[in-house]
Amino acid sequence: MTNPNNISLNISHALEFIDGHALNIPTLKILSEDGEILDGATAPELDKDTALRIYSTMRFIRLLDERMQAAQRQGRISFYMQCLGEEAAITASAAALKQEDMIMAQYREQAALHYRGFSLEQFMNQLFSNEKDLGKGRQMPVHYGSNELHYLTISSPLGTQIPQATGYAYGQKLKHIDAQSGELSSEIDNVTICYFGEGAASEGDFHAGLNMAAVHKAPVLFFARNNGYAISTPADEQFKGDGIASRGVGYGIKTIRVDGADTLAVYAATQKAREIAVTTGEPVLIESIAYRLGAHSTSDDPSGYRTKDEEAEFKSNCPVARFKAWLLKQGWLNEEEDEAQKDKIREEILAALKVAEKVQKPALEELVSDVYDTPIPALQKQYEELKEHIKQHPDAYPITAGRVK
Ligand SMILES: Cc1ncc(C[n+]2csc(CCOP(=O)(O)OP(=O)(O)O)c2C)c(N)n1
Repeated sequence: MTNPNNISLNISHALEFIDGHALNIPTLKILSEDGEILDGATAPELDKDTALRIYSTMRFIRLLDERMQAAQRQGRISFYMQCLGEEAAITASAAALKQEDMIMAQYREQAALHYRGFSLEQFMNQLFSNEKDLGKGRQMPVHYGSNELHYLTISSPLGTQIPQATGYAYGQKLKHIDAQSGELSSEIDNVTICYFGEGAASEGDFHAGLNMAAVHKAPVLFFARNNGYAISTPADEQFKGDGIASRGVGYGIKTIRVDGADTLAVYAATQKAREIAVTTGEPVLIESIAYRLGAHSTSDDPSGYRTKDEEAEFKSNCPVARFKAWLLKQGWLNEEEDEAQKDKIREEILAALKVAEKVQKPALEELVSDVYDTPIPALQKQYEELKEHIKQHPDAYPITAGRVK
């Protein structure tokens, strides 16, 4: 008879409670702060081209973040979110995947999108909500999406992508399940990675998504970015217990914790996690520990809830500098070329920004044109009312009013 409780009983006669801290999950670290492979650690197999592509993505994103943060302050875009401090976690995990694997991100993962090939122009068009934006200006800035690059459009409500990722991954597995036995008959071609912050892990969707993935065995890689804060709330005011990783164990999911500022550790962990997912069809949880050096968003001011000393302590552990030091030691990068590249990228970003901000906004009808195959009467009515409203108040809609017929 099978045991419906799914627990192998370990009988004890002592009245003992397990302390929440009984579990102390180790953190995988491979690279030292000055770019050396640590004693006892093994570097993952990482060829020169991939290593340089990871590095150039991290460097590009850092420069883009810096410039767009400033553009928001100048009033040129309305909102921005940077990934300062988390470049290695996001880029190295994306690099360990196949191009066709699905990415369901939270919002701070622009580096994964760029690694896949999202161009500077595409970033700019989205940030300026112009008519070339793939999302037709319907989303907030940084809420990117790309069908071609297998990157689900970002949702503002936290955690929605987590059960969606479980369902999507289960779908990726279905064609590899033998109809008779219900077992996996072949290796799965593609998996889904689902990124979220430790704050989002407080949402009900997190628990629903993880439990569903564990029970139904969905090949999803949950990538928890534990960066210490959910806006102004430090992690120690968000949960007790051993981080997010202990919850993976609780749900019966294979789990690893990594130093998220260590490119090699993140790459090795994600590569192995993917291998587990494609061969067993089961989920894996990776918890990355990497401090969020920047503000939560351009609407946030971290000086209200953390000290300069705290920031300085973490600033000295820069993921980009750490990986760069390793690349220099490998002889794969040289300082002069790197500096020249940086200047070139800065110029390209500025030029692309100037172009994108002049491109006109999407036509008003784009708001409703492809919501349904054929517009439903209620939506059509709302659209007509909206046009009428804009015509009556042209001063309130300076960009659109002149173009409404
Ligand atoms: C359901 C829901 N609740 C609250 C918010 C407001 N909100 C936006 S981001 C955020 C913090 C998220 O923190 P975390 O998941 O740790 O990600 P991080 O920003 O640190 O990368 C909150 C509370 C939201 N967008 N959705």
